[in-house]
Amino acid sequence: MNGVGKTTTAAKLAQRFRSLDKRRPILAAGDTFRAAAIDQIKIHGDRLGIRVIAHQHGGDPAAVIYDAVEAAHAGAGDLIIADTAGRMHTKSALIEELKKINRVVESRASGCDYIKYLVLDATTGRNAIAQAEIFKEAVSPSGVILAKYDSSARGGTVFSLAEDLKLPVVFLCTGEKYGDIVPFNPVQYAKEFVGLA
Ligand SMILES: Nc1nc2c(ncn2[C@@H]2O[C@H](COP(=O)(O)OP(=O)(O)OP(=O)(O)O)[C@@H](O)[C@H]2O)c(=O)[nH]1
Ligand SMILES: [Mg+2]
Repeated sequence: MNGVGKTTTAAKLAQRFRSLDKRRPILAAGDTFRAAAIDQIKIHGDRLGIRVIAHQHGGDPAAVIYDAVEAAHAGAGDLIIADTAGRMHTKSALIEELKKINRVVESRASGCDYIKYLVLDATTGRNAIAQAEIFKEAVSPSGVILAKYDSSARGGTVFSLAEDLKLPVVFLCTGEKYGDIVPFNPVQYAKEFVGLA
């Protein structure tokens, strides 16, 4: 959904995989709907020195991601991190677009590891769970990244995601800087939750 932190998280992941795992990431500007979205991800790419594959505003996001796959096959990188839109004309249009992107990537990137993360705003509680239910049904994400964790109260979101939806939280985002992303540590989270940290 819009404003949860997807684009920032995409940039953080690119920077993290490059510095820790020595990967060569490419960012794909898959939000072609919002007018400023392409510039926003290009700015992240410029700041980080990471290549961004983008088409024009209004273009087909699946085609952008497909081009990024081609660029990687041609040697420009070995990891594609694709941003997606958070808002379209209607919510169902957004879901249909994600399903289409998913179908295209599944068919064109066979043989590659393909991981789908759902970025949720940690400050939104039950609303985040409701969103997760919809996105799980549509594209079965592999895991969740909780953004804005720095601004949230330690809630039961993580438990509901795991128990009710079988969606593991994989990363927490803890601020606006590129380094503000950490792997989720369930033991530490549980300790903090019950006040034993
Ligand atoms: N405090 C805090 N702010 C964050 C975090 N992640 C993102 N933000 C801020 O949240 C705002 C929205 O972030 P974006 O990355 O643009 O969110 P988005 O989901 O891509 O938004 P749309 O593309 O409009 O749907 C920005 O001002 C970010 O700096 C975080 O972990 N903590
Ligand atoms: Mg965005």
